[in-house]
Amino acid sequence: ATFGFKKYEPTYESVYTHDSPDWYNDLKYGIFIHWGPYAVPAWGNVGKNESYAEWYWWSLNSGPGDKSQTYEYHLSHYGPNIVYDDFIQNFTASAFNPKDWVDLFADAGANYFVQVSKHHDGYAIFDLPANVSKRTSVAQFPHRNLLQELFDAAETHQPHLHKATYYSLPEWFHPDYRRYGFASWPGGNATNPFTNATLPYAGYVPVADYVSDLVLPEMETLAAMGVEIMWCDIGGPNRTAEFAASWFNALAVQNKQALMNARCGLPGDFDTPEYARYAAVQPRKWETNQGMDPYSYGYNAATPLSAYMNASAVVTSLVDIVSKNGNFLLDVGPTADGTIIDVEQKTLREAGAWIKSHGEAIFNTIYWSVTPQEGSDVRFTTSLDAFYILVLSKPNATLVLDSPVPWVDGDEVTVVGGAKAGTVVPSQKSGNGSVVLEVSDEVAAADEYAWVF
Ligand code: FUL
Repeated sequence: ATFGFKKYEPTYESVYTHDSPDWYNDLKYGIFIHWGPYAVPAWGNVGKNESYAEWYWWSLNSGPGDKSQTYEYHLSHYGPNIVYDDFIQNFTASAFNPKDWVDLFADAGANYFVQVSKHHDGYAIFDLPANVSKRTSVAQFPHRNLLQELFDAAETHQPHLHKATYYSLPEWFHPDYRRYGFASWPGGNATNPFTNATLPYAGYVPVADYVSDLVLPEMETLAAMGVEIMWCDIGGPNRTAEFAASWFNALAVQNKQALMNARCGLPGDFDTPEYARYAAVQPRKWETNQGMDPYSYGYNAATPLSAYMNASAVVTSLVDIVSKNGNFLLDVGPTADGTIIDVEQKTLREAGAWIKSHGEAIFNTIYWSVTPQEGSDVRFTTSLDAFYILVLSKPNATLVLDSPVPWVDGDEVTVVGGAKAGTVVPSQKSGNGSVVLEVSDEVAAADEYAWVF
């Protein structure tokens, strides 16, 4: 049945009224996946500049004047005659097992995933009509609809995972993008920085209008595939109101409440701080996105394994973010054959065990309106029938809550999750009005990463 849902009009006035749905606000934790031909060179400078491995094309081709580090790396590893598009034939996906991926996401405790469907290199991992683009994983190597395979695995998965896609509105080199894009993006004029030969653009299909003939049909295809979150990147003059309205309406017909991030060219339903988060509670919905790799979303083989986030960092980030009305979108960068590297798998599962055993304090909660004092390790969330105190470091025997909390005489404080779950923790109000918990050594020793009451 299609009755009963609000129909959006293709105007800014109409789409501005859209809001992030409860399911998204409640589910808090998603896995981001950056996987495309950039996983073949899998290289980014380890450090602040040129560090995003998924930017290999750009770092290689945009700065020949400066002789970027990617340029030097490419020259010494591949020589002057290998160009980015040559990597496509090595994007094998030969070990890609979508069921293993979704099992991992579920073990991680995540409730949704955001797969990069097309990054700035313009290579889409889903199928498109031949008159739209042949720069896809179906028309090109490895000749598979990788996104559909992942979605099929998610569709039958228990517990349920919501399906979402990252989608780059611009393409670095699409010859028809330039007039929509930033002047600094190469659009059409890109040449091999070593030989000056014009770069190939595998699968390019000329279109009369980049938005009408490429972006809108791609959006339609993704909507038909049931993508619930359109996680755009680099919105600009994209006629966003048009695709947003048809997006929300198309998904509503599938009985899904879809949403869009703030990078589609609209304020959108949530903000997307990148490798960053807010210090205080934000009433507007937001979602931190970052790699488990400290500098890259795409797999960067140059990153030492010891630099990846560990389970403690994942858990404490999630708790901190959720306590301020955020969601956490944590990125993995699979290798070219579709392997999610061991260090990421192990950490996701370790953090996942903790997240699941403390899930009542995370999922389906809302933020408490008070941001704890700066430097405090205490965070709060609330649900319909409980108030949660989450502590980001091992608590002292006397835990003083500096911020006002809704504790009244007779309230019982108990341990949530871990080996001592359910243990009563003596609590009282001190002379100056702070609530004080007495945390025994056994209670403090019974958990790790974060302590929840
Ligand atoms: C950015 C992109 O340029 C990065 O490569 C990455 O995809 C990040 C999530 O968004 O704007």
